[in-house]
Amino acid sequence: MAVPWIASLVLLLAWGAWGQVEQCPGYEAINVLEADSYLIADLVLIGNCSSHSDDIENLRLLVEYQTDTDYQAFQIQEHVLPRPKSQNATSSTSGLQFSFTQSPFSFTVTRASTGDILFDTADTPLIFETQYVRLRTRLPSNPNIYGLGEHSDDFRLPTTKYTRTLWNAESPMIPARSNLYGAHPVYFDHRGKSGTHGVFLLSSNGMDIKLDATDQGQQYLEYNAIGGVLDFYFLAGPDPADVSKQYAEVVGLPALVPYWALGFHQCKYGYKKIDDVAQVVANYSAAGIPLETMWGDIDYMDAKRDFTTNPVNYTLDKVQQLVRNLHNNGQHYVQILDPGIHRAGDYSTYLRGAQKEVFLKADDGSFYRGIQWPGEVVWPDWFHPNTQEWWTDEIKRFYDANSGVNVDGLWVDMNEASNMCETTSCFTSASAQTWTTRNGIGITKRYADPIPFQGVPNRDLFNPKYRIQNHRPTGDISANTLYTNITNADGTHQYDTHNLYGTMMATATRNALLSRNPNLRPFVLTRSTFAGAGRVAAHWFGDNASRWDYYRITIRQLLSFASMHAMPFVGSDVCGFNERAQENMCARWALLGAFQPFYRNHADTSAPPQEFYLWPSVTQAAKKAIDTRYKLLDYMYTFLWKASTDGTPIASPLWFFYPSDSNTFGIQTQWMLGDALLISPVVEDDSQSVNFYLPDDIWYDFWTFKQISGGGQMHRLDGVKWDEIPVHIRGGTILAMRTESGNTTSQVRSKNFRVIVAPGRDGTARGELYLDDGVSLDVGGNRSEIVFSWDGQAFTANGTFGYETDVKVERVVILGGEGGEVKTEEGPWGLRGGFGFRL
Ligand SMILES: *[C@@H]1O[C@H](CO)[C@@H](O)[C@H](O)[C@H]1NC(C)=O
Ligand SMILES: *[C@@H]1O[C@H](CO)[C@@H](O)[C@H](O)[C@H]1NC(C)=O
Ligand SMILES: *[C@@H]1O[C@H](CO)[C@@H](O)[C@H](O)[C@H]1NC(C)=O
Ligand SMILES: *[C@@H]1O[C@H](CO)[C@@H](O)[C@H](O)[C@H]1NC(C)=O
Ligand SMILES: *[C@@H]1O[C@H](CO)[C@@H](O)[C@H](O)[C@H]1NC(C)=O
Ligand SMILES: *[C@@H]1O[C@H](CO)[C@@H](O)[C@H](O)[C@H]1NC(C)=O
Ligand SMILES: *[C@@H]1O[C@H](CO)[C@@H](O)[C@H](O)[C@H]1NC(C)=O
Ligand SMILES: *[C@@H]1O[C@H](CO)[C@@H](O)[C@H](O)[C@H]1NC(C)=O
Ligand SMILES: CC(=O)N[C@H]1CO[C@H](CO)[C@@H](O)[C@@H]1O
Repeated sequence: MAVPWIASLVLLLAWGAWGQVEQCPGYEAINVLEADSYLIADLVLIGNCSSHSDDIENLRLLVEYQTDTDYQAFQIQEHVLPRPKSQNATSSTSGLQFSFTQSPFSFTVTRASTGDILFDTADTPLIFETQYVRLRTRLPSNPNIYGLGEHSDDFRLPTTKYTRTLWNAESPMIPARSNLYGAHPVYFDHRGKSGTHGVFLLSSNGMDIKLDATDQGQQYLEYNAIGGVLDFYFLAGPDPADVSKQYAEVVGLPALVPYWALGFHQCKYGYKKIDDVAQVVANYSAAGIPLETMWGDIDYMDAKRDFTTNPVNYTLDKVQQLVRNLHNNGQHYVQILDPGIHRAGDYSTYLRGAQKEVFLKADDGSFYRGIQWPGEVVWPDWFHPNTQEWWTDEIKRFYDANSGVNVDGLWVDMNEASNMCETTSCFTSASAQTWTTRNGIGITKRYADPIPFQGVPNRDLFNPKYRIQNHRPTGDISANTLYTNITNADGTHQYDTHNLYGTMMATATRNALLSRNPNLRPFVLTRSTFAGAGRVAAHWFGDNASRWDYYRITIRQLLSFASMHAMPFVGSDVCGFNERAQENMCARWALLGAFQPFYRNHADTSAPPQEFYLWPSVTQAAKKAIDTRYKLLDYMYTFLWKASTDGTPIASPLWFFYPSDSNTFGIQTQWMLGDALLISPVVEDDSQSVNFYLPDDIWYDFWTFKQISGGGQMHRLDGVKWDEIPVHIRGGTILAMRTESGNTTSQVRSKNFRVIVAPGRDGTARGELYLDDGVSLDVGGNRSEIVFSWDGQAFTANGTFGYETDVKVERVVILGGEGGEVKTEEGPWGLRGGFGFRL
């Protein structure tokens, strides 16, 4: 497939007394070479700037409508984030036009069809120093800018005095206006009728992205990075979902999760004994609330060490018994792993890693040490050639299906990486020497062979002069994480690769699970993410609190990740992680979470228990929520599959469907789940009323099938009970639902379907259903991709039917008859081939 929408601008280092930013004169473009599919020029510094670090005097400008590159400045390793392959698009087919001014150098990117200028750097000269890179683009007035996760701020980003810092950090209580666990340097710029585009800066370097206006009122977005290259991808859209798809093609399509991952999950830090866990499972069953997956937080470990079980409270045989019981009931089990490896002579995981030298090293060649749950720890260097082998081996040993803990998936936490060492020196070099000598692990050389891309030499990798606004105490980039001056095994530095750490751990974990079970789709949940992390893992929104504010925030987090960061399988800690969950809030959250892709109740050890069965009203809400979710599992699964094939978002804001309706641009308390369902939860504290917006279209109440004219206005519902959540079906869609729910997702898979047709204004409707075995990594031809359509009189089911199933469509229900009644055509029809009928 051609990718005419990618225009990658790579500003790269060819080779190369602090001043004031205001005096920086910028660069001049010379030696311009232009061809059909690319443009190359040299950029030479016009006059000294040196605002925060040394100027790089000569840059290389490469505009590719495609090509490969090889330059020396730090660039993300190809194996960490594979770039899209050359597509030979030309400037004339790209839909975007690049043009530039020679001196001082600036450039614009224009949408060819409309002449709309999407990116324009003319207002301020480019600054390109060894440790400070600044580039500013104009924005339209009152711009609609979204993305730039991970954050807990408004979905439509504030446009004045707003800074998004991208520097992965452990972030309890997900503080506002702060860098959180993940870095996704992509924004969507929505311009109503004239289209949507995206801009992705492929850089893992720490940066502040500022949204503001000049004194004259000119809006702008400004990158302030502490290194790297300016490798831009302009995503032309023009439909909002096109931008989502184009972005997913650049960073990689998200992995499809196994079907069971869509079930309801329960977790808590603070299940002190395995018996507590067994009780929770039994109590869910007794309450009649379907529990699909039980999770093990660090409680299961011995002294909080990975790959161990607590010899008293979580003996291996009892954990194995629990897992067997879960599996016998069609349920699942997932455990947590942390990257901090306890540095102790009696800990074999550490000793095997040390033998293979897989840990990051300090400048004296000893293993770099910090503090994490087990105490003194070392951290894997995911760039070391032995690390994957060691990690896979540890996972295969401990999670051996017969002799170990037979988990169904893994959860990687604290992987920003979080370091509890508060000061710059928790350890002295001397104690390192003593310890390593005593245990016979010598100090070994660092891997510092020069390789391409390792970064410009002679930088201050510990205290760069430009300080990004890291929210951690002290604000230093090394605060509560790994020292940024550490050299990775491939010669690069944490300074440049910090934001990749969590995703690399998730990747290594996925690879290990694949090695353990080559034919099964792995399930990995990660806290820390970088652009493209959806290729390997799911994500939850981190350590929020049990408060209504956080319940509301989950909606914007969902919208950002699912529609703009190519990470469809996301969700919050349902009922909140920190603090005491209140009954009404937990009931509402049980419903809200059921309509988000990843659905897990999780709480901190310091928080009181909050399992759904603990309150009658929450039990009732959860049963109804799960019952409905499970009937919709295949609808959700179909959208997860679509996301994995072309990046179509599973959840999106209303403006993705009504891009010209400016009333929708700021909505962040409602979301579209797939293309058919609009979820409009009660969002006010303790309220039973909800005000929600319905665009000018035909809608149907999901619960009553009553037709509603949206009218492009606010609607109000009062008396929304604690087990109710407003949901509407968008006219023009067809939805396949199971006729019944089940206690587990595998029970659901044997139920028949009922197909709901919701005609749009023109009387027609369309929908899809994807079926496969739900677990195989490669299902080959054993899958069905069914398209349902309704033309006003005739219904057809067509497509491919490679998945063998005895499940049938029992009936087709057509909404919106005159007077609002519903027509039902009784089947059954098998799902082994196409079928249809005419009314
Ligand atoms: C920048 O300053 C250095 C000495 O500080 C001088 O050698 C160099 O020519 C100057 N470069 C420009 C482009 O003015
Ligand atoms: C792009 O062009 C090169 C050189 O003409 C050719 O070898 C390559 O196959 C083309 N790639 C695609 C994807 O068309
Ligand atoms: C499970 O339910 C029993 C009986 O209601 C109760 O005593 C126990 O505390 C519950 N255990 C957990 C872990 O929720
Ligand atoms: C489902 O769970 C309920 C309540 O726990 C139980 O009564 C019922 O027998 C279960 N159904 C199946 C098919 O397992
Ligand atoms: C087992 O759990 C109890 C609390 O239930 C705790 O006091 C004890 O330290 C734990 N034992 C071990 C070996 O972790
Ligand atoms: C990093 O910088 C700190 C502070 O200057 C220093 O103590 C440490 O040895 C350096 N580490 C490496 C790996 O260079
Ligand atoms: C599809 O299913 C058939 C029959 O079960 C099996 O023989 C075949 O290996 C499957 N193909 C793939 C690619 O899994
Ligand atoms: C399915 O599609 C094929 C080809 O487009 C068409 O010939 C056939 O009539 C369709 N079947 C139904 C049931 O719509
Ligand atoms: C997103 C948000 O509101 N975060 C707040 C959570 O609570 C902490 C502590 O009360 C605040 O610092 C955050 O700003």
